[in-house]
Amino acid sequence: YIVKDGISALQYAASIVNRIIKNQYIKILVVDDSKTFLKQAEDFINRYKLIPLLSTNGEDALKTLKENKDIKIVLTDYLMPKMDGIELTKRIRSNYSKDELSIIVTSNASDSRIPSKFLKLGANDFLYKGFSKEEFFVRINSNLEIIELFEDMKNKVNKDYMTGLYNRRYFFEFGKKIYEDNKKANKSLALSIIDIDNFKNINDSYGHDVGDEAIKEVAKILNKNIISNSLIARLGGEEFCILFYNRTKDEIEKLLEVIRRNFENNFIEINELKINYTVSIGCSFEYGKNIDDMLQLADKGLYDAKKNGRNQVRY
Ligand code: GH3
Ligand code: MG
Ligand code: MG
Ligand code: MG
Repeated sequence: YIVKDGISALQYAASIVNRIIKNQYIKILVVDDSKTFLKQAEDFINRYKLIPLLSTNGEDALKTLKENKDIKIVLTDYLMPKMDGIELTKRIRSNYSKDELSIIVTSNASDSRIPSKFLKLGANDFLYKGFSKEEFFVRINSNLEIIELFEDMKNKVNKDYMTGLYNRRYFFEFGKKIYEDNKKANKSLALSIIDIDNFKNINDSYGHDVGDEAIKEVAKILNKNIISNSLIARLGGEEFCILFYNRTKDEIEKLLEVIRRNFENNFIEINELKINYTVSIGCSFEYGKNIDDMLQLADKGLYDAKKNGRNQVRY
């Protein structure tokens, strides 16, 4: 690559490295009944440091899609025995929207109505077979960029800017689904609220910026200790919420105690200050009528914890 000066050369190199690092997790599914085409596509995809997955028919492709979460692009042929590209596109679009998965159709069909037919059914792009390596890369890249833009936008809408945790809106939207699925299957659910004790004092004594850092620290500790089967969110201010699903009561009780103790025993360094603060936690294992109900039950526990001297977990 020819770049004018040192700094832009470095920036350019960094952007390529970034793309390569990102690509290592991006899967592209290629569906074609021609083994020769699959081999060629596999080779192109490997060169671009993406992960190729190959299917020789539609049924198998749908199965592969179900089993692999991080497929971002499906590259499908038009004419295939049993299920053609049209049917496959329809089936994919009934489950995956354009903001999570891109469909690129590849064909040498001479009928000029075919590309528009595919695009109307929800395909994103159409590539005539015999494409060059460069055209292939450019199309893949522009489709990935669109998906990344969507992901970026979704992150901005669903996450709390300060902590990177999910926000209140997302918590109730996605939490409702988790709640309903787990209640229906009679699987365990627990909801806990974590609230910093006497947080006003931190703000009043050290300023709002230090208060913000204390809030970020909670997010860090929650992320560090709670890894699976949970939805963690910042509900607002210095209040956090965790929905645990399919985990035992015992496990959750231990986990909440670890979190509580983490604050009790640690001095947190913020702007050369060493401050110590505690948290109170309320938790409910009852389903209640709905997720709001569950939150109220957990809030009762929190109220008890505050009333009884703070720095404790109440159920
Ligand atoms: P308690 O132990 O009963 O929970 O008392 P507390 O002082 O922690 O709780 P209270 O609800 O009285 O005060 C919460 C304060 O949090 C009030 C508000 O100004 C502050 N706050 C809310 N959001 C933010 C924020 O994003 N950053 C900072 N620094 N402060 C915030
Ligand atoms: Mg074919
Ligand atoms: Mg508080
Ligand atoms: Mg509060």
